[in-house]
Amino acid sequence: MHRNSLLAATFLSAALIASPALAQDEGTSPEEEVAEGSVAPDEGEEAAAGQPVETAEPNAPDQEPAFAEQTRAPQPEAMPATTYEVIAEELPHLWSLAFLPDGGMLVTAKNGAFHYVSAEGEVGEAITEGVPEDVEVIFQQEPSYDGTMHFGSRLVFSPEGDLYVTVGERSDAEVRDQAQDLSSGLGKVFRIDVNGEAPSDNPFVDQEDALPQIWSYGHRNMQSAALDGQGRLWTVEHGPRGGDELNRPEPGLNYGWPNVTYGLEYDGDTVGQGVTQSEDTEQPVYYWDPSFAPSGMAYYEGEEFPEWQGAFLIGGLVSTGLVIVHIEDDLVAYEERVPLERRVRDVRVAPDGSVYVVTEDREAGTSEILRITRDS
Ligand SMILES: [Ca+2]
Repeated sequence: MHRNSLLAATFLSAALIASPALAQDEGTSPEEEVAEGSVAPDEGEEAAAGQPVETAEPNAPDQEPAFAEQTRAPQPEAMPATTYEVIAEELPHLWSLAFLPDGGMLVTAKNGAFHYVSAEGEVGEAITEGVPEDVEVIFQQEPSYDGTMHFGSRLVFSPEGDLYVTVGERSDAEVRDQAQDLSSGLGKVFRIDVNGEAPSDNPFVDQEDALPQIWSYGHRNMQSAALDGQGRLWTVEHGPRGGDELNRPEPGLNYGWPNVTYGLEYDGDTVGQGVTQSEDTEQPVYYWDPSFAPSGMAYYEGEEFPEWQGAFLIGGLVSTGLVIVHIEDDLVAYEERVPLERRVRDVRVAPDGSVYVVTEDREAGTSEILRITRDS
């Protein structure tokens, strides 16, 4: 389901206007770095088709998945050979990208600016003219918190025109428990209408002391969100060390953080009581141990890579490439990786089926746009 480009542009506008969480601080989160002792996951060169692409030791070797397909899925038999070209470079530090009807792109920078990038990769100045002056805040994550970590965030329009908003739990021990608190806006997926109000069929609209815009809760730091071919929301969140996870958030359900989770604290301690499964919380569809540090994601439909039809492409920061998960019966049947030797900040499928990737160089504070095609 390709959303049309105009809508995509609207999405980017909304991303900057609607969510202060998008104005990313330059602060870092441990899981966005190569954490001490963690190894960047292997990238499919050592493991053969049919074997899991991940061959590194897990961070939490004592933890067991709840079901066999929940981690270390095998690589598919048919994996396309890929190549890429650098479309644009020396961009400011970017967050995301959307395609425009003329073949160009609109990109958002972490400093809060829009830039136009032509199809040929020519980068325009920050856009300051022609932008709306009447900006209305329709939704704001509350409570505010003075910290630099775990803002999330992604915005995705539902097929009905509502907006899903993923927000982080702000990481620090003094606030992260609020992911479990329905009166707090931390660590939630929200579903709002175009005015920022709760649609009447949201799960908590009739519950006292609950924010009616909440869709699901118990989340950590979700920088990935996308709809599948049926219009259903999927998210990927940064977990603790060895606990990055893929979810298909359903209304009213609790996804566990910080009480129930895979992975360990960055100092090696268990998270809370070290519980990985409980009846009261939802298991992730899939988790990664070690973590690959997920950024943005896209649902693949296109002609360039028939092998990826219906798969999710997920950007990897620490893994410096793409992670591709193939879904069958709402489980991950296969996982493959595309190494790109750069931290991947976001990924988008172009109208022609090629795959565009936004990279980042944290030291230089710059980004590139890569275009991935079949290597024939
Ligand atoms: Ca979880």
